[in-house]
Amino acid sequence: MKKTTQQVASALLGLGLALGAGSSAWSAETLKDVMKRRGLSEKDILAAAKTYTPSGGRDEYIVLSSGGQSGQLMVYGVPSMRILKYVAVFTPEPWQGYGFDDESKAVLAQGRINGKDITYGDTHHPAISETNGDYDGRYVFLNDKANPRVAVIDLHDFETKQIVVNPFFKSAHGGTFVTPNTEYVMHAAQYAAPFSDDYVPLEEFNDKYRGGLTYMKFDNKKGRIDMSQSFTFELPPYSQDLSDAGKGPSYGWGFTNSFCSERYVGGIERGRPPFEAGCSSKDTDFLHVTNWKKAAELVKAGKVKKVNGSYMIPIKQAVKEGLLYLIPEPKSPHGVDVTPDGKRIVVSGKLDSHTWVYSWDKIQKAIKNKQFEGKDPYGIPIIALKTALDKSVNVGLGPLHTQFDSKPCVAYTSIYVDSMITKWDYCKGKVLDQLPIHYNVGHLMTMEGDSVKPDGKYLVALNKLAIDRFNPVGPLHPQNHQLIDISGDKMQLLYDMPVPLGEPHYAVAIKADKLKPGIRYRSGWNSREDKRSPYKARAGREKTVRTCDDNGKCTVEVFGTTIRSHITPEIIEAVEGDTVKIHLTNLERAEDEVHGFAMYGHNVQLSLEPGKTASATFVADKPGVYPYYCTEFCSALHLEMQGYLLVKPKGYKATKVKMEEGTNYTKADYEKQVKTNLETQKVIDQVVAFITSHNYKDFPTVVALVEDATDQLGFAKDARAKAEAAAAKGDWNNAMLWANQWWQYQVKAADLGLRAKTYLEEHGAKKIK
Ligand code: K7E
Ligand code: CUA
Repeated sequence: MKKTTQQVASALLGLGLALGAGSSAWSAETLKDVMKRRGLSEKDILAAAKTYTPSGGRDEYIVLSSGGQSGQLMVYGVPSMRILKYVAVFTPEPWQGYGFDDESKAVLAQGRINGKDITYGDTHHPAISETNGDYDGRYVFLNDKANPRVAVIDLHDFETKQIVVNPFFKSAHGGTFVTPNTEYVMHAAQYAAPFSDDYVPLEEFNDKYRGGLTYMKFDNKKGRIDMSQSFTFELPPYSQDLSDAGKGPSYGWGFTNSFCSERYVGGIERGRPPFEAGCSSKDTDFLHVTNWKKAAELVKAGKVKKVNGSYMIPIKQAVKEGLLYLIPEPKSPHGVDVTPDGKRIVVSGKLDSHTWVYSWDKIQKAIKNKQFEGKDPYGIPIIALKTALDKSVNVGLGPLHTQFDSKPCVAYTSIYVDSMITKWDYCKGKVLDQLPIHYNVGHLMTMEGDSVKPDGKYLVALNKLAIDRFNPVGPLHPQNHQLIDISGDKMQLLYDMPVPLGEPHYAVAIKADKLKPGIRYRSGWNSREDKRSPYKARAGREKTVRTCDDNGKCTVEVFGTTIRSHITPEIIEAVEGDTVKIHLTNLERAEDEVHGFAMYGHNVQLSLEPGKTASATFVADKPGVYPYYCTEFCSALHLEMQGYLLVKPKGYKATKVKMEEGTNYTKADYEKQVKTNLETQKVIDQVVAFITSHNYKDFPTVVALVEDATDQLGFAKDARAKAEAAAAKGDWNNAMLWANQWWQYQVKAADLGLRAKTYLEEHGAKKIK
């Protein structure tokens, strides 16, 4: 039976929405009118109510999504599907100053390959750091498939801190996946290549080309990957594809599948059939089973040799020590996913219609009893498919990836060819529900779906190239993330979100309250290195220094600050050919008071969040006038946050010495300004009285605002003293201008004070005296 609009309306009333002609002060239209006008069904309205987030509302989950070829990490909320941020990772991004300030340039430089800057990344799989198999919200890792790299992003400030290049591979797809305590980050090669950078002819593919799997050691204290303590399994030149780490009973092991174990080398131009024919001719490929725990012990015992500064375990050694096994897996498999209880491993063949569920119990027994069906050409023992298999389930054509529900035994698999999501039971081996989705689904993701305790609730299908779903924007289509409600027995499609960025392959979702991002940096902070910057400047201690070396090479170094509404210094002078280093510290402590710093002609754009120190280095190679200014609308006088870099020609002699002022001021102007200032001070005093008569110290946000306001009042005092000194000399121009500056500081203090007062009122502060 169809629900009436009245029923839907009363259901919405339960959610706190006031609807209907009588109660809708905000619109003359009723819900029924709107539904009719926009052609919405009751199901649409229900979906809207499940995703709509009123102004100021927060999301329950935060999604960290690969940004595909954009080389960024996308952050959005569920269920609202509102995009919150694109975190710059492998690609320069000006808003965040990434790739523009010296500090982040140093991070990008870590990702150089053979000395070359690589300024994009083909990102596929983000992974959140784990403690006891549960997401802990500290870090997120992201791989670059095209160049075998991994980035470490700190979730404390959503900034990229490190980029690591795999010292062996030429591409890497099977990462990032973390072990249950983030001991290691898994990183598997994709396209086999020589481990060295030498030329090796394709004719030597079997002998000299290699696949591999790196366990990158994560230093949980430092929050950085340590390649000197990482180890890599040399693997046959099968195209290793995806990985997942064991958990619970399979803790200590990792699983990596592969395709093209035919080791076929294409070459149409040499008269050979193409790659895709040769790489899918066999019925099975290999799942690689690796024992990282034992390998780590071997490394610790000094039994593994280092190559390229990192440990390398040759196939022979891995086999001898019982670290490496193969299990056949059907038909060009793609996903490999370990169940939350760690007892089963789910693999799907892209060219097949089944998910294949392996039993960890059976695999372990086979290893223990040395029950193998033979060896591969590289001498690796093979456990027979039927020995390891628990069951296979017909889920639909072209299954790819699998995710898990909070309900026991319930899994969801993306079905690429049939364009649907299949919900199935991996214990009983039966299909429970199927939902057609838009099309071209790749990965799918449930809330905390990779952890030992998935939350279920929602699923996002990551669909590719959303033809026909959105208003057309040219031949390159947006991607489409579809939100699905999985809380009931039947899946319900809720929302289509166009993704205007790369091809996001995979995403992970974490409960929002597990994230505790900071709102400001400690004063003078180099955020990329997580330490105090040597270039930190304090208020009143700003300086510009020009030094020259013995060869006459000179450097102008600025230790400056930003605070509403000016940049110190306001004038920087250099001589043609000087190296200019500008270090700026944002003195603000109020949480949203970011300043930017952009300069004409030198590709300079910094983002200075409160407390941050960032630097720009460039050569002033051309004489001229270079205005700079703040790029964030930070206050009413934001446009006045400006200055000039003056680059003089070599040997320049000044001819004009006196500044030409635009306006001259009188004693009356000065006195009028002072009167205004004294009145403004009365307002400030009232605000201060309000704040200090309340328990404001219990509110860190207010404490920060009060600290900033106190700074501003200190500056006001200095300016007042200068004004009065000038007035005493009858220098009315300077007296008036300093009096005006005194007032500017007062206005900023008042603005901060009023924000603090409002905050206290809104957050129920108590009167203390
Ligand atoms: Cu299936 Cu790179 Cu995980 Cu694309 S991958 S979809
Ligand atoms: Cu600072 Cu605009």
